[in-house]
Amino acid sequence: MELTTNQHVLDFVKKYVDLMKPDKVEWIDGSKKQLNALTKIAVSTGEIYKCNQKLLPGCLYHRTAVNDVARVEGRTFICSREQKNAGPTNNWMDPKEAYKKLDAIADGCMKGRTMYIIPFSMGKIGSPFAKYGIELTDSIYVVLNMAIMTRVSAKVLAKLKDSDDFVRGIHSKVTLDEENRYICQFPEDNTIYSLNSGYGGNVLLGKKCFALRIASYQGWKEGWMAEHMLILGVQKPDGDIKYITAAFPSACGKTNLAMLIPPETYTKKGYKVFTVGDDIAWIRRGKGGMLYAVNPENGFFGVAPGTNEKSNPNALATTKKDTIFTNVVYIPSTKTVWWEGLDKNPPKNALDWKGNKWHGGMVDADGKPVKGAHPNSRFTAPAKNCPCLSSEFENPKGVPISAIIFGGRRAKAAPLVYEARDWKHGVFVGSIMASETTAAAAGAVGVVRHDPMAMLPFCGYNMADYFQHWLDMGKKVKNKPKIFNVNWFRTDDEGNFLWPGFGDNMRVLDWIIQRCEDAVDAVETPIGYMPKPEDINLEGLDMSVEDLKKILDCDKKVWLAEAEDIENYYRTKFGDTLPKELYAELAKLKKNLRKRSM
Ligand code: OXD
Ligand code: MN
Repeated sequence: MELTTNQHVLDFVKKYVDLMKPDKVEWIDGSKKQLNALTKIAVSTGEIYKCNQKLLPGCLYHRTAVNDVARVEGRTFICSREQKNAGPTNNWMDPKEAYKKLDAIADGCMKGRTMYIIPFSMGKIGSPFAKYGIELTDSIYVVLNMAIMTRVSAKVLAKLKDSDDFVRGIHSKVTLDEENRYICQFPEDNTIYSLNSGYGGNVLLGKKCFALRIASYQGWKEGWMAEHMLILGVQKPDGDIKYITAAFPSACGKTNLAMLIPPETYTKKGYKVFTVGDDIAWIRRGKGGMLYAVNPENGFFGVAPGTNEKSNPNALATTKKDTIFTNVVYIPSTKTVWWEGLDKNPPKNALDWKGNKWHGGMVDADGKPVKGAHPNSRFTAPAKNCPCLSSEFENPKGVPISAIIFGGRRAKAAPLVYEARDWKHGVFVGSIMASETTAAAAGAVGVVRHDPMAMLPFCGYNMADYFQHWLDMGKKVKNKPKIFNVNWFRTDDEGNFLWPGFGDNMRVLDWIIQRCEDAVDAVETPIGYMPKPEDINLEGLDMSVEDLKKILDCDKKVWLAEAEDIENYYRTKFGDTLPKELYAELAKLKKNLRKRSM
């Protein structure tokens, strides 16, 4: 039964029903009853396995196709009317051409299938931050994941009334043909069109496609920001909570930082960390001349491998019920799951992410270890399961931000932490972010690439305009957050990490918060303000101040080369379109490097 009389919604649905020709159409109201009935169907077809309901109540297991395990940046397009609005960092397709191409692929693709119509909200329904969407899909897996990651409800349609202001999401698995896989965003039409994939980031259209690509464009037009950032709150012993957002590229530890458990030296004093979000922040101006952030999602789509009792006990606890596991190891005898880095007891009789027989310690014909879980295997878990979820998670006004952190995965160059001199310099620091690629996207892993503000794959418009938008936001905000850069991933010459990371990152957050409160001094260096080594709390850590100095250095030679690389990146990618303020910041960096000793 149709859940709305909104003509724009009905026209949209009809257009794609006529094109895709499903046998059946089902409106999703988000009720437990309906989701359970759909789960039953998916279990009966083998699309989904039910996990052990005693050990993992409400949990499900799914495998994607072997050729469909990550976001496909090469097949992701921004289809703005003018190519210049997609900019130099996005793939572009003319929207007319794109619709024609995709409509041809989609013609009749749902014959013999059901089309599910999912009304969803990004952000709390009715909040000033909230934006609504309708996703059409032929995948029950998508329906069930969307019901965790977003607010799926008939209430969305009620709130929408007869408005046209919703994002149109069209998805079909078609035949999962890689050659005809397209993830197209049409920012000027509020439309997303995704074909031939069943992998999360490509098909849960509320997430990357809407909450980042479309929303970043909306934010540009409407004066707010959509960022690839976690949001956390640090509660100090006096009860005051400082909120921090942090942008890191995919699979660089956002979920771990967002759910951090502080080391004992902090917990015994009463410090606590609360999670507001682990991947996306929508940021608006608010009371007191500050920036406020909400997490528009309702769940976590986290990377499973490496998640364990030590690295992220909160994430692990979050996955113990009502969670969907994708592409991890499945153990048929116990109907439970496993992944590399979960514990030291890999199963003896299991199925790997491809469904093949697998056991711990398995090697291939060349003696190389065979992984059981895909490196980009995931858990989709409800936010409300998270033991450290912030009480402000549902606050419709968001949380006030004291600090913004940028960070990448860099074996060399970037020090453990430094602070930008001011907002403009901070925008420069974000714009020069570079990081080693990870398994979250298809393609080579471990290659350093420029990834400004961790938004390279997610900015829905021209990145030069995006930089300008950042600069402009700074001009409008009186009490701006301070901006920092961190790098947890420095290594020695043998490739060993020099910083323990995980919970111990609290020691760096502590310094950041003290800087925000003007409670600690810093050393001015050519790249920004750095901590005095003695101001990073090392209590309880097997690390000397001398060791710390090694990751708080900024080698002049390395940074001169870095500056050359930035210049080259700026000039070849953006040329004259890059805001002049950023060229000026680069010139300042070069001058500082020439002038000052490090
Ligand atoms: C994600 C990603 O899934 O960034 O969050 O790829
Ligand atoms: Mn992400």
